[in-house]
Amino acid sequence: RISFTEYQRYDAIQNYLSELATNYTDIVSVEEIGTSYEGRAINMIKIGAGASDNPIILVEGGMHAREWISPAFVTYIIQELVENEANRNMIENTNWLIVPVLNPDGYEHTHTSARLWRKTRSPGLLCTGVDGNRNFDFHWMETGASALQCSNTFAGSAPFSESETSALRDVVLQYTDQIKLFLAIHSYGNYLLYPWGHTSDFPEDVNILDALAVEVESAIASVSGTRYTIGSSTNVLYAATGGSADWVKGVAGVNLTYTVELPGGGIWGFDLPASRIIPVCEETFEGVKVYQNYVENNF
Ligand code: 0X9
Ligand code: ZN
Repeated sequence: RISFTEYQRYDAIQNYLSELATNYTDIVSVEEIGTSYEGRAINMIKIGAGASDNPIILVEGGMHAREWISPAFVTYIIQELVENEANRNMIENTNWLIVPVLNPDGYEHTHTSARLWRKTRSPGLLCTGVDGNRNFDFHWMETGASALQCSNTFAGSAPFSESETSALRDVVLQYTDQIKLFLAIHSYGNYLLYPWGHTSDFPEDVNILDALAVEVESAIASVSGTRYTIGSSTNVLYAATGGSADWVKGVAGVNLTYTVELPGGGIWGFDLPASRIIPVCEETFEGVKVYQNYVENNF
């Protein structure tokens, strides 16, 4: 069991995944997809109660260290899928690959030393850390990304310089044809963003991406009125390249990819009070149901 009344440390989330792997051997397995710079395991949970070749939904959490609601919500998704019988249908015709904490070094650093840390913890000559969401190899370093090591949006010395982003890349490449939907969970600002980050031009399947987001948004809003802005990341947020959702669509060829910016709160926006974790998770999970239903009915 895990609690959602407080934000959990990396070890507690790891222990929860292990507990699920032990208690639900028929539907769950946990795999180490890589190791962080400081040597922490980057774990992925695989969930599925049906055929091994069912369409896959891949969920990335914890890319940005300070966005604590991301690992919390992604862990909540895991709990709902595995431990809530009422959601059994969500795993019978869909398989899930879920990484709750892609950047464990950064996440722990925000708990022990610097609450507003964003990047990985790989050292440079002058400064530490790479922005994982600028480190993917699609229009890398073109716009909205920095070549300066000390910048919060430092794209890295090369694409996939980070073991954390490489770990996610390798998962995507291993399951490319089976992955039908990719969600990168961030905070904050209430956005459902689809590609692209390098151009204000829309992807050719923008109508599908937009219509699905509209359905997701209304499901979330129906719980207690929380509204999201929908659009392409360049058009409704800002141009920025090297993000995971753009690479998963542009290079790996997964058509449906979204960056979800969960609600903010607290003083800086990233420090949503712990008392908000459950309400945010409950409402946003209604959106996940819509995503899953779409995948089940269309692939
Ligand atoms: O800048 C980011 O990486 C994301 N926002 S955050 O505040 N969580 O850091 C947004 C990524 C969306 N993609 C683009 N804007 N290209
Ligand atoms: Zn983020």
